[in-house]
Amino acid sequence: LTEQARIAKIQDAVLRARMLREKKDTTSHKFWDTQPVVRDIKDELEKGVQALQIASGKEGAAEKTSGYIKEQTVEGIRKEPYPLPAGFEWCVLDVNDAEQLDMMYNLLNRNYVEDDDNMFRFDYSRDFLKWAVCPPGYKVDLHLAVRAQKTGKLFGVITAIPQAMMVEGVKVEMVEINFLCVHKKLRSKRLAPVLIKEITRRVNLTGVFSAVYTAGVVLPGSIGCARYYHRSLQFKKLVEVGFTRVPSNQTMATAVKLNRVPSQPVTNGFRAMEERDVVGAHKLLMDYLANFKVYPFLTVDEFRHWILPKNKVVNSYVSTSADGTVENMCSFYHLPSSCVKHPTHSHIFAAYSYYNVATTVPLKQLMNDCLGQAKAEGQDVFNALNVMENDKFLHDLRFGMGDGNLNYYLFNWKCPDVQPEEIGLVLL
Ligand code: MYA
Repeated sequence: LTEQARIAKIQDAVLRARMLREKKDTTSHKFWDTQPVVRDIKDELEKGVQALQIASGKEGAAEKTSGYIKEQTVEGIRKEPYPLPAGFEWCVLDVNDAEQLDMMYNLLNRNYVEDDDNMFRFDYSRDFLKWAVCPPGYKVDLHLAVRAQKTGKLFGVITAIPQAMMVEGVKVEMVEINFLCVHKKLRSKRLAPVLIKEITRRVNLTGVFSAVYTAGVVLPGSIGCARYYHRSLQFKKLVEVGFTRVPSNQTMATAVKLNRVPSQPVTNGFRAMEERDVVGAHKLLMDYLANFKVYPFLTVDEFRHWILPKNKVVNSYVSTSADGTVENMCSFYHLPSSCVKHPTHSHIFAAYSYYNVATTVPLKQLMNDCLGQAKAEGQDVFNALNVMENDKFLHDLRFGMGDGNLNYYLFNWKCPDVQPEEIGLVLL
């Protein structure tokens, strides 16, 4: 480090530590305070001390910003499942069995994530769930659930799937955690920590000690925070269900007009991605993701699983040069929400921006074509996070800022805070 860089680092670390102290974040987390995740003030102070050591040239003071928070071995992992309250037992969900898939679908459909006003609830389709939890190398043992011993009824679920991650240039074997859900009747009884501890134990037994996940709630361990933006495709319906409003300076008719999208793509040769594009599109995406601090290390098989179109689950498009080289790609996944209280509209159909790379056309143009496709696919709204380079098109393509944040978390892996535009990861 140059002298100047050293000084800058110290100033930065000290400033961050002071800011956090002044915020007086004294929230205590009975469960999370026991887990290997970065804990704000203490870790910031530690970083400050490290920076000071580096600056003063102290021996062995190489800054350690990556690595496990807690070193573990498979041998040291508890062999027995964690105990559950009386009357409940662990089970796993084989989502390739229609009945078990139904059980998972029904638990989530009735009890999963809702907006703050409880108007909408995620309604992941059965096909989507199968796709989301069965990538190459998945393990049924990590599709974990809690059921009533007598009736077999599901009361909780959590899933882990394998995914190597690149974190600040270091490849780390991890799992992605998703679909943590506790039945509404069993809320606030500390079942979630048991589900988390048991999935951790099972993952650890496979020799993996770190995880990545996102959540709307703020918890210890956050490495970054992104925001959702929404682009109306069926403006009138979105107003009817209370998802959006007619801006005070517009009429319904002008708002509908302003939210039009191209019925035909503008990008030359824009078409649905096919198997023949997979190797080229994989390379295009991985070269692009290397620009970010946190992103998934996808193999060709994983890329094929996640990106090739699947009806009503994921859509992806490419354009190629004359020799078939993939030059541009864009994609979205389908995640409808149930309209919990609406008398006539049962769902909002939402497309979520996934992975997009533009090399020969502006990203804005590619995404405008993508909006057109989403509308043609029957979507009412197109959602995107302000991650990667999405900021380049959000404003001009008339996305409005949502009211929810999405926090990114790492479990048992050190990582300095990242800005949304440094994040190259979209979780489902
Ligand atoms: S995010 C989606 C989460 N699901 C929902 O929001 C669906 C609707 N809500 C529910 O089903 C329940 O409210 C849940 C909590 C299940 C969320 N992530 O049992 P409790 C902490 C982590 O009394 P309940 C997703 O799926 C809370 O701070 N922790 O509470 C990613 C408190 O701890 P502490 C959460 O409301 C999930 C404790 O739980 C979350 O009945 C990543 C209270 O437990 C949350 N979203 O149930 C999971 N919400 O006292 C972590 C609350 O300390 C994975 N809590 O503050 C970690 C890595 C594991 C693998 C590691 C391998 C190496």
